[in-house]
Amino acid sequence: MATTAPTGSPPSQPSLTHPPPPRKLTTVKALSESPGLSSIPSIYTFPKQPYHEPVSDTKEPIPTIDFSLLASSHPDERSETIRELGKACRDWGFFMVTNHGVPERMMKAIIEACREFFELPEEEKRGISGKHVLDPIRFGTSFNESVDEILCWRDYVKIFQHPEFHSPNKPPSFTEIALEYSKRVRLVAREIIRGISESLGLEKDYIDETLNLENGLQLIAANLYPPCPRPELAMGLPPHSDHGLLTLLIQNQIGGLQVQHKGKWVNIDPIPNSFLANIGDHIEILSNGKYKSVLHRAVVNNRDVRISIAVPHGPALDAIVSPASKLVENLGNPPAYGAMKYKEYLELQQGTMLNGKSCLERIRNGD
Ligand SMILES: O=C(O)CCC(=O)C(=O)O
Repeated sequence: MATTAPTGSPPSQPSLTHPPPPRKLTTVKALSESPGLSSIPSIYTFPKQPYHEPVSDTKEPIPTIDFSLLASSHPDERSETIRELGKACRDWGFFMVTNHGVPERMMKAIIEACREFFELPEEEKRGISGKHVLDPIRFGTSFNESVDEILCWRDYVKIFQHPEFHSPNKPPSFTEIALEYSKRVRLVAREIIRGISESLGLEKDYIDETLNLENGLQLIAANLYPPCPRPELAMGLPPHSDHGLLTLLIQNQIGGLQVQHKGKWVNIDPIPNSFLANIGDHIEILSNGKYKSVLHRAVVNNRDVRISIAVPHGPALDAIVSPASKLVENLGNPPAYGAMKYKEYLELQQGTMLNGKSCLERIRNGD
């Protein structure tokens, strides 16, 4: 019950030789619907209680990039926006993207389609899910059911959109909506990545061409966070940075995302009809640490269902990512990170427990 419409070369096969044994857990959707639920199983209790950590009341607004100016044919508008984009990447690693041209109805439609997908019977959702982290459709709960010692209050579905398009066949509208949405979002992401390339002093198409973004990986990662009776104990997703280059995220109107900024957790309330963008570990590697991927986390609440849809954009799976030689030479800096194939990085990050930036740390060169 899954659709494949090839649009390029298929993702390569997994290379982990000993994947951990599959473990099937109750979803948090099912758990939250248990009659009279007033507490949570201890396996959902995170030791550091997230609500006890300071959340900044900073009035410093998250940067906003007007996409129409980035794509402008007017050179002054474009270069000013690229300067702002560089500053946003340096200072925050996160920014809002407005005037991006993706119709609001499409953004609402993909959220509705994902909501309907999560409403399907458990066996159907489990039935289309692959078991390996690089399988093109994966449904599950927590982050990685096979290895997580503490479970996240989150169900998810991850669906590869590019270079090969995949989709569940249910709900019936999913394929058409996802195909259109992912195509439009990919155009926005590639233009922003061109801007990031220029903001680093590289050729506009340097990242696009070096990392073969024509065949770059794009996926829809939809997150469902049902109401949790003890939100102060649980965590939707613990602090982590994203793999890949650039993630574009939307959500239903319910907040929950927090970003680490200047050592504090900051609540992010997206501007309606905009994307929340963040740079991933592979921009940090390529920029030789000039731009840093930033820790973020999802907290949960006891009232509303929250749905977020993250669309990460990465290099082609077989691209080897290393610091751009021009940046390394120009700054007289040694490469701060070792080279690694994107596919191997992805397997490493998705196959282990989510733990801050521990995956990136593994390829950081010693001081
Ligand atoms: O739900 C959110 O707002 C954050 C999602 C996220 O960080 C992720 O999917 O990696």
